[in-house]
Amino acid sequence: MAELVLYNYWRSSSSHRVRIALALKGLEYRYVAVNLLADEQQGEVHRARSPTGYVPCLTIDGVPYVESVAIVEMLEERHPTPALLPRDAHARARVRSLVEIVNSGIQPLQNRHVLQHVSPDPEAQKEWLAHFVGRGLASFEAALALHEGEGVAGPHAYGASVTLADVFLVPQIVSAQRFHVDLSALPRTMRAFDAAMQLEAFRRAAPERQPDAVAK
Ligand SMILES: N[C@@H](CCC(=O)N[C@@H](CS)C(=O)NCC(=O)O)C(=O)O
Repeated sequence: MAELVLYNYWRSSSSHRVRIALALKGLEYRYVAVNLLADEQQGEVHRARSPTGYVPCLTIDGVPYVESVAIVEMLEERHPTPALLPRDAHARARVRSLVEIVNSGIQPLQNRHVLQHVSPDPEAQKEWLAHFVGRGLASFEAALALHEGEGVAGPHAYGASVTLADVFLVPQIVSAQRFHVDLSALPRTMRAFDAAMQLEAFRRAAPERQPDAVAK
């Protein structure tokens, strides 16, 4: 049995994705907190395992892997059941497009060091977040409407089963709620979020359930 260690932070949405995928796959792992507020991700110890100086980093028998898309795709390849990607190429591309709307279209713009560079003023940061997170989630909603037109019903983000689209969506909505982004015009997206949150794997991976969570 391989030894899995997840270096992560409770409130990091990219870490949250990997925790969900590990929980869905039923994989046990050791949780190691990297405190982003103390900039531990930039320290020598973490950089030795993570060339980007970001979390998450998953080590498997001591070999480090970074970038949440690469990590969850590797988990999918090593542990194909339950499948988090559909079988046919069209549906896979659809799921991966939802993943990328979050992964490259939204999350990088809400990263802590980006916000600090935008402005030290919390109100200006809030305005930036509302704009870019709102814009990205509107694209996600439009993609779900397109898929619905192709005959793909819910309740999950792409069809009746959980996919990587849900693994990426849920942490993004949790962040958006924390940033007070208006989610009222996203009926399909929020239906998928609610459906995922019925499942124990998603509940267990939630930020507030992690050992380094700080009471709000
Ligand atoms: N594309 C990367 C993004 C990783 C990332 O942005 N991590 C954030 C937390 S969600 C981080 O470590 N931020 C620390 C910083 O901004 O210094 C992934 O998907 O793993």
